[in-house]
Amino acid sequence: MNVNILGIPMDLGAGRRGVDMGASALRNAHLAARLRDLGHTVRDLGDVDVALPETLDKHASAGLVFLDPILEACRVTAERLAALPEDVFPVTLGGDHSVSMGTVTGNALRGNPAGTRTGLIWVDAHTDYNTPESSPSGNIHGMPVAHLTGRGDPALVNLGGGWHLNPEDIVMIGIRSVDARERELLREAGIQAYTMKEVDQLGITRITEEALERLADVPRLHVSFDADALDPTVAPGVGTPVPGGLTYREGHLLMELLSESGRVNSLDIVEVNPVLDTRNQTAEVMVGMAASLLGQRIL
Ligand code: NNH
Ligand code: MN
Ligand code: MN
Ligand code: MN
Repeated sequence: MNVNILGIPMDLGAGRRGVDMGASALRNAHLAARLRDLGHTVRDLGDVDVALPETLDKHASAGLVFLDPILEACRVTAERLAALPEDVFPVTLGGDHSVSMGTVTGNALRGNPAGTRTGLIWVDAHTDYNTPESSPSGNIHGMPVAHLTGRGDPALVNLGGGWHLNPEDIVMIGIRSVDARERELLREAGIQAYTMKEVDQLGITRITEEALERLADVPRLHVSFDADALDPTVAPGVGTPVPGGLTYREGHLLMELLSESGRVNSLDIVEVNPVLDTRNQTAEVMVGMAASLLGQRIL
C-alpha cells in the first residue's frame, strides 16, 4: 500500500499542553520504518502549520477556546488530504483530537468534492460529542464528532462544505467518560457507542464484528484512535487519562481484526502527550497499534 504520513502538531484544542509534540514522538518511535517493514511504500508529507498558543491570546468565543487557529489547521489538513491520490492510505498524527474534524473531512472529500459516505470507528475513552453549548470545558478536542455530524459552530460544521457524517455510520469503542449534556446529545443522535462495560461483557471480537456489520454498506472507513482509549498503565502519556481502559492486547486485537477486514482506508493517531509520558512508551505503543492495523501479524 501507499501510506502517507501527515502531522498536525496542535494542542490548541486540549486542556493541557504537550500533545503538539505527539507527531514528533510517533516519528521518533519509528512509525515509518515499522510500516515499511510491512512492505508498504511510506512517504512522510511533514506537518501542517499550526499557530503556537504563545503567539495567540487565549479567549473563548461562543464557548470555543482557540476557535480560529483550530479552524484554520483543520481546513488546511482537509485540503491536503482531499488532494491525495485515491489509492493512498493516510496516517494522520495529532495533535489533539480536534484535528479529526480536518482528517475525516479531507479523507471523505478525496476523489469526490461532494464527499463520500464514510464510516467512523472512534476508539477513545471519551465520546467527543460535545457542542459549544454542552461542553463543560470549551476545549474543542471534546467536540469533533458533533461537528462532523453537522452540529455546533457553523464554521467548523462547514469544513466539508455540505458533507457530514451520518450518526448511524459512527461506532465508538472504549468509552468510559461522557459529560452529562453530552450523554443526552449522543442518545438523541443514536450513535452506537461500546462502553468499557460492553468491552468486558462482549469482548473485542464480537464488538468488531458488530461494528463491521453495521457499516457493511459504507464504502469508506476511517479509524480515529485516541491514545487515551488504552488503559493509562499501557498509555500513560495522555492529557486526560481515565482508569479502566483497553488492555494492550484488546487494542491490538481490535486493530488486527479491522486490518483483516480489509475495509479501513485511513487512520488518525491522536492525543499522545510526550510531556506526560514515560520514555516515549505511549508513542511506541501507538506505533504498534498502527502496525497492526496496517497488516502486522504475530505469525
Ligand atoms: N469531555 C471532556 C471535554 O469535553 C474531555 C474530552 N477530552 C478528551 N477527549 N480527551 O478524547 O472537555
Ligand atoms: Mn478524543
Ligand atoms: Mn479521549
Ligand atoms: Mn448535514
